Amino acid sequence: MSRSLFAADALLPQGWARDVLLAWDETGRLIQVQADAQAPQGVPRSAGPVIPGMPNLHSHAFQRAFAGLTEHRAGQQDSFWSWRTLMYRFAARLGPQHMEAIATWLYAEMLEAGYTSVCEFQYVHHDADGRPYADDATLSLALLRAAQRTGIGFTLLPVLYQTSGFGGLPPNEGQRRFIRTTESMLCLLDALKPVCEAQDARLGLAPHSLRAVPPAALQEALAGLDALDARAPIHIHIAEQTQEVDDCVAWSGQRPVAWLLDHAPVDARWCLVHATHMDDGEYERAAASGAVAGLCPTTEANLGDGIFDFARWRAHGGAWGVGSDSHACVNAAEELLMLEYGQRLVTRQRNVGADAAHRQVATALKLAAVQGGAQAAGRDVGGLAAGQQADFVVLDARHVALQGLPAPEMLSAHVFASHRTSAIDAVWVGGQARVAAGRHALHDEAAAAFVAARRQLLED
Ligand code: NGQ
Ligand code: ZN
Repeated sequence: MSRSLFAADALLPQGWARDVLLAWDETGRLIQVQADAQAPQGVPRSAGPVIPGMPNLHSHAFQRAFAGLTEHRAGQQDSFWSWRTLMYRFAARLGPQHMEAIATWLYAEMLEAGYTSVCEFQYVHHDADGRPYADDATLSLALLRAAQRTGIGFTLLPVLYQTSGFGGLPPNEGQRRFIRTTESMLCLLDALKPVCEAQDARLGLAPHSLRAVPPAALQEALAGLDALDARAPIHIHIAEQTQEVDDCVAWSGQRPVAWLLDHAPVDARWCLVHATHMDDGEYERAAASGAVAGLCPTTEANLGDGIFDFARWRAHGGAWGVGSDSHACVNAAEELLMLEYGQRLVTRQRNVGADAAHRQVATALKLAAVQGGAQAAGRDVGGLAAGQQADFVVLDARHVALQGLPAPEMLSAHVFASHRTSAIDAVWVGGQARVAAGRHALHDEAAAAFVAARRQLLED
């Protein structure tokens, strides 16, 4: 099998290049990315422009089967919190087979939609009654199998969850499957480490939020993680809802991002998921910490979170990436679209995501999100450069929305003027073709198993 591809147009970290020869080694790592190359004999040619695969930096896989089920008014005023109550009810029924079937379909969908790796923020740990499974890692292992089967790159972030609110409020009924001691979390990480290594997945840790993890536990867990892997990624939900900002201020006198920056060694290992509500000082300090802002534009819209001040974050040089979180939408291009449109609506300007290096918004957003996503994933998935994984997407140059356009406009049309997934021809992960002619090999089989699992969950 050829471990190379020739692309008439490819999006490299510096920008668009012509006549690019990509070559990778047997482990799937790029060893050559050469622009203005001659097409060597026998090297396959891509059917369209090649763009880097997008790392999805935030996923709760099981929620894919719940998407679409809360789009009706249930109370006087529905909110993130009323959604969460329903989501807990759904999570209460989930078994290991459901988890695997849902995640297998979800990861196949992700691949078809331009994501080549995913960070799984995994917090349903225990059996329905709240007791640990005989094998405590059961549900994490189901996710690892789904990743392996579909071929998506994987970062597993087991979640520490202990309290229902600031100040050590005891967990509620709906949270019983999530709860574990810090010690048992460290045991879980120990158990998962060899499994992750065997399939080239990265293992990190996710303290769920400051609402769910008291300060002493946070410290202890971080120390334990460091002992296991001092460079492992750390993700946390931080300031998604104004209610949690208010509660944090009432508890500590500080807003959550400010509190975290003062009490934890936040640096480039960290991903601050939904850092939506920050004041000016928090934007500046959080960006300077080197942490990645984990933006989930379609979920944040779906849940009524509020809008991140993207221009301010970038003015401070902040890193960022995107995640599909609750999976109301599973589409890398659509997250960029939603991000840009949210900013346009608020600022009443256009092309907010463009930057000095790249005037094309889609190009600028894609490159930045790949870089930030790779940092959050803790894996070498930062784009088309030697030393990085050969994770890439071939746009469908024959799609009506793209046909005949210059390559940068093809990417713009893919993001802003197409049905997005349908304008993708092929997706490669670690040098292996996982999607061809827009389809993952497991598409039909995984879809059927997903539908069956969801039906069962809704019947019980
Ligand atoms: C989650 N989802 O962990 O699934 C959360 C809801 C919470 C989002 N934050 C639960 N979008 O934050 O307590
Ligand atoms: Zn989340």
